[in-house]
Amino acid sequence: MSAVLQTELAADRKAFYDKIDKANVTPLWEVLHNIITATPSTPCKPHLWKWDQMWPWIQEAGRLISAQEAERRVLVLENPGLRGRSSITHSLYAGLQLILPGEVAPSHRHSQSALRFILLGRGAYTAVDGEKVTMGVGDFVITPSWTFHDHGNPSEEPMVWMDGLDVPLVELLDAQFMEKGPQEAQHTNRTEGDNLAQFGNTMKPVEYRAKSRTSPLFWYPYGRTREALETLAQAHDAHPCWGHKLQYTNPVSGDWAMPTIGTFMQLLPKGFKGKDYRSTDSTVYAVVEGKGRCRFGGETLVFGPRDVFVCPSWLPYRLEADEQAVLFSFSDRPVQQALDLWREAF
Ligand code: 1HN
Repeated sequence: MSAVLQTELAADRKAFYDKIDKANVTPLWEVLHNIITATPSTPCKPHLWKWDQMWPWIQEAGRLISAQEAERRVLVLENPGLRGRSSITHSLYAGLQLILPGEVAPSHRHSQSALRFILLGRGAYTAVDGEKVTMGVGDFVITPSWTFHDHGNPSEEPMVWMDGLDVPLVELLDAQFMEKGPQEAQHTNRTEGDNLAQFGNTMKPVEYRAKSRTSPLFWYPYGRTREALETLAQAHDAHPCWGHKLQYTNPVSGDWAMPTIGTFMQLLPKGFKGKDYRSTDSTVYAVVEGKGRCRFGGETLVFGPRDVFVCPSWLPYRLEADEQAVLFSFSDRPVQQALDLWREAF
């Protein structure tokens, strides 16, 4: 085609695009390769939030606003590739929540499912649908979708936990509802320990009928998880990529503990040098014990206790531990698997 004809065609195309644009219509061929990429092209970036940097800011937030006034006193961990969107990955939210001695975070409920992973303190509680659990470091606690929940700290020490929620995912689906509770703190009408007694011993009450996909067990204390990993590490070889890794399950269905968020705990033996791993579920890690590194090609994140870091979809990374390390993690893997989308490679 001559240069003149080519210029004419380009002008005709432009005029056509402008015309249809006014009616909210656009040509696919101009965007096809941006929306359908050969491999995941996530805005999520690898990032590490160091506890040593976060802790003074968490304490400062504690002086500036009460849990009551804030409703939830949380510093949101925003992925550097997703600023302004309250997201740590494209689909998930994470934040660090502080509750000081004597404080109460008032009761509310929402469609979003939440997890708490305790980083500091012992003795604060969360109440879920009328049942309290008292939490300590390393415990994993679930607030199922649409259950009333409030938190309180009758202990003498501050408590900090990582919140993980499916906020961006539920927002994408436009399926969110929220309401405040009828009282600040729920009347707790069940005996503490009831939940673990009912569902935490590979048994269930004979009359139990599942009402949702979320695990009826909502408190997974660290002692049991830690002991399981320690025993596994003695009995088995470490996997070359992830060491010894367990996923939390719904003890009744055997499925994930939460329908939208997959949760894991893993042990990396001292001196562990993991092989490259990648998966389509961008993953948030919180360090419970030990020191090590997460390497992405050229970039290295050096982690220690209470640090949080994020590994984006499909970017290869490897984990290393100088001392025996224990890592909690969460991702949207259950959603991807339910939709036949999840992939991993190593
Ligand atoms: C929430 O309800 C809590 O209950 C924490 O502690 C963080 C972030 C977004 C939306 C709801 C909580 C939250 C949240």
